[in-house]
Amino acid sequence: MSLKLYSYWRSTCSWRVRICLELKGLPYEIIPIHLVKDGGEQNKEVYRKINPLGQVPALVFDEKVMTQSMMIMEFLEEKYKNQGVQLLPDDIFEKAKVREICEMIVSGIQPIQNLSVLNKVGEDKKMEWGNYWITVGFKAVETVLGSCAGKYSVGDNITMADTCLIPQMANAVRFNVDMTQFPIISRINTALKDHPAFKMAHPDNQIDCPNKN
Ligand SMILES: N[C@@H](CCC(=O)N[C@@H](CS)C(=O)NCC(=O)O)C(=O)O
Repeated sequence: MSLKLYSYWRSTCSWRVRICLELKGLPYEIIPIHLVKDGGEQNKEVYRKINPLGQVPALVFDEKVMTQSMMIMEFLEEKYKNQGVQLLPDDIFEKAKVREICEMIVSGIQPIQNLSVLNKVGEDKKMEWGNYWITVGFKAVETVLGSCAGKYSVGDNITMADTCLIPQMANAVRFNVDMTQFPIISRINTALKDHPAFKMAHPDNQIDCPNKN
């Protein structure tokens, strides 16, 4: 079995998948795709053959290519359900809650502050834009967490909801979102930031992190 992940150190979508790979204890190779240099490697023809949308991550499992972080995380959970951390609860309502939180972040928050969107918004407005939309999204996530969080996003076990939440929280900080408004999200972040899998997957620990070279 071979796993290769096309990833960018600061991409929250790649980061989600890296956390899942770490939580499952799977060996994988990172293939860095620089999203900014020379107009972005994601936009080059060679990468568009891997992901026609020109985005990271993409996972290559035994020569089979998969894109879309949500689907990749689901694939890893189905393929390796009994290995490492179980990313989706057995209880179908709890499982629905996990997917609800994932979707709020994956579909409802992250796409609005994606690099290509921010480039259209413009340099002078992008901080205000990102701050506004993450704040709007996090207000909703915090409300949902109010009814389902335990130690982590859904109950007391780490799930896929946490693998989406923690990278998005880092982006919130990057866009100067006032996190004092979001005590549950902040508490979950504190509970997980030093977890070995979350640390290994962190941007600062990636081979393409500029500070690392
Ligand atoms: N729905 C996709 C979104 C992927 C995505 O937006 N990736 C970002 C990095 S987090 C990207 O590659 N952006 C490149 C660009 O906007 O040009 C997923 O979840 O995998």
